[in-house]
Amino acid sequence: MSDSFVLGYWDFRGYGESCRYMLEYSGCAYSDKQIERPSRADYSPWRNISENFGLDFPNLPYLIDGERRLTESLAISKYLGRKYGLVPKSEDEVIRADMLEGVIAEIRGSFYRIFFQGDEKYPECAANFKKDTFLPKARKIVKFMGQRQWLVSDELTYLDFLFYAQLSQQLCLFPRCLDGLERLQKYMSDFQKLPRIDAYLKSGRCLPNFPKNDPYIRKDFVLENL
Ligand SMILES: N[C@@H](CCC(=O)N[C@@H](CS)C(=O)NCC(=O)O)C(=O)O
Repeated sequence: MSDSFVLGYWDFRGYGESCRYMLEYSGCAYSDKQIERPSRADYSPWRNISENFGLDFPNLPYLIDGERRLTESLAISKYLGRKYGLVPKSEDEVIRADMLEGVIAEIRGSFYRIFFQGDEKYPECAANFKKDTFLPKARKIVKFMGQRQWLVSDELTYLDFLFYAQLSQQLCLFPRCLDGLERLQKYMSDFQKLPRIDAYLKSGRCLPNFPKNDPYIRKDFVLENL
């Protein structure tokens, strides 16, 4: 397989950002194809071309690695994880990783569902997300981490890229969502200090906190006290 990947995703962070972090962390050559999203409901720039890539299940993100063509963000994360040693090693670590994958996917799914209830319900849905989903699960994740440096063990795995991407999106909108969760604040800053991640975050390649076309992470959606 080639060492030059193509990642396709919208021109915002969403489900693509954790894959971008993994590609950056691994130091491989890749091209980040960002597809313009003209408005929240207009998928046409992607839908018009989605059948052109030989994808079995056309969707965004997609990853092309030579003859290998993948969609599904978790499948892409695990593929890159296997390729670059970012996977759990022992059976116990695999079990931890599998459980965390479900928990993080649930947080991520609930987070994005906030935006589909109508803008007038947004503040209430956001507050419910934090109270009923995020905080209970985040507290359990902290307990589950124990003294480990990362989620699964003292070594990074694909779960850390997924979780960091999720937390950083939440923090844009709910700047206080990690108040009282000092362990996760440290976790975030440890991740940001990884040399290749640090370089990426400071590079012109990294998307800003509020990308122009992001239908979800918008300045008018910021809830300063959440
Ligand atoms: N289960 C899929 C969901 C992918 C998905 O919902 N992609 C959204 C952006 S996050 C999209 O716009 N897909 C393009 C489409 O629906 O045609 C995954 O985890 O990758």
